[in-house]
Amino acid sequence: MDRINDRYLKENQVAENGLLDRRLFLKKGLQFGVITSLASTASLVSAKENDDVLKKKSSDLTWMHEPGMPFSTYGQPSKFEDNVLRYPSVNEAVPGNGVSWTPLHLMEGVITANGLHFERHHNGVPQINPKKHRLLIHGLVKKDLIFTIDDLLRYPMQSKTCFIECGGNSNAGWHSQPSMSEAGYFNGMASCSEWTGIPLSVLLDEVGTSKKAKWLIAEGADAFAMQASIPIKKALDDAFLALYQNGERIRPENGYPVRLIVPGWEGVLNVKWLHRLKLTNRPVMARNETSRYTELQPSGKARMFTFVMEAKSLITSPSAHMILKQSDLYQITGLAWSGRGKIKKVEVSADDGNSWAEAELQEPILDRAFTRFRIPWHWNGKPAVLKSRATDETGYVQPERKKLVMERGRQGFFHYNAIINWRVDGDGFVSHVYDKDETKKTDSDISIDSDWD
Ligand SMILES: Nc1nc2c(c(=O)[nH]1)N[C@H]1C(S)=C(S)[C@@H](COP(=O)(O)O)O[C@H]1N2
Ligand SMILES: [Mo]
Repeated sequence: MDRINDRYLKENQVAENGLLDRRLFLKKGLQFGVITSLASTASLVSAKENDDVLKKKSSDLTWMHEPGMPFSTYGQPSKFEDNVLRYPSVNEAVPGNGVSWTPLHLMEGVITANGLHFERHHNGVPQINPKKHRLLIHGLVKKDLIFTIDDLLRYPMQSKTCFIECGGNSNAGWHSQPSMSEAGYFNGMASCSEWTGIPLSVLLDEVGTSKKAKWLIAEGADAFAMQASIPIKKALDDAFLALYQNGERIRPENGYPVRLIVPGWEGVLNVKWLHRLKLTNRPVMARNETSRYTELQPSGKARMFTFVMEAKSLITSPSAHMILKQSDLYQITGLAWSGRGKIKKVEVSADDGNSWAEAELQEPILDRAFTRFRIPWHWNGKPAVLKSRATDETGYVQPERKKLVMERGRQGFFHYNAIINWRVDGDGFVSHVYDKDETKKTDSDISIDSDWD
């Protein structure tokens, strides 16, 4: 028996295959009486059981009968949430080179908990003693300056909530077969935090940049001594040195004691463990600017210095590996972001892209930050394909996979931001699929399994 009234569905449907008015839950709550409950009937506790719980009769509920745990100096997640973990993938020959993905499919809201921020290291996490760390600014400047961490901590600070996304995020999308991983373990080389620190423009003003300076070469104090070239214009615009992440000092794996934040641009530019900024008139042409991040296009020309992370979205629930228990009312939810500014709208389709409805965007909608979207959906128990499509404030629309592959060819490795399809089969099992009419076997895969960038 379908527990949802037909008339209710008709009145509220905004696109085919059960997509409902995005404001439904906000305006009208769950409308008990029209729908019995959002929870599955099996999980509903009987009135009698409820009574027992309240009377503390259940001997199972030990926590209601004895004092709880003492206070703690640093809190940890509940032991019942021990599956909410980053997923590491490392190069066995060089264990310090690899990534760990953020479990986006197991999270809510828009902020990434510090212990779950994705990681990308080329040679491990240095254990930096802040007392011994120095930041040198030199090159095309009026005077070189060296800062200690204590010096940096004296500057007036600002906070910005923004995402960091690796340019190689979602690169399994370039494969000829869809990734079989959970949503986060395929797209979670992206995380969003409130970063606090010092605008780079303030420090560049201190050293006095020469007019000839066009680039800023940033270098990390890790054993890889990673370098990245950043155009001076961006450095002066909104780049900053972060010392804090979501209110506490940056975690070692995310760049302690100080990292660069280059809002909306490729993750690789956000140099961690920052110890040197050199002003120059040309890029340094580091490994990550030449042997990586240079992509041959179908025209025969290569793309280089493709800094901006274009608009992208994905549905985090329901998503790959989840199971919908029965035909019922569900909330489709996911994340959208753009390296060019704010997200303007996110559309969702439940019929494989034939019809679309606008999802509700959760406030506040911030510049270059994760934006949460939600829309109610009635699943009728039949196979369905769910998609989300983001548009940012510049009017840029997230492309279909076919269009992206056609434009960028088969040498693409970075900047995969195509629309992602989740197929719900008749048993409610969700998996990642490409569009029906896409060629399957003809394309050869580029080998990307042991490299992430
Ligand atoms: N010093 C240094 N900075 C670095 C890296 C590195 O290996 N060393 N990796 C870069 C890459 S490729 C990415 S995507 C981001 C990842 O930042 P996170 O580990 O805090 O998520 O850091 C960048 N900064
Ligand atoms: Mo990266």
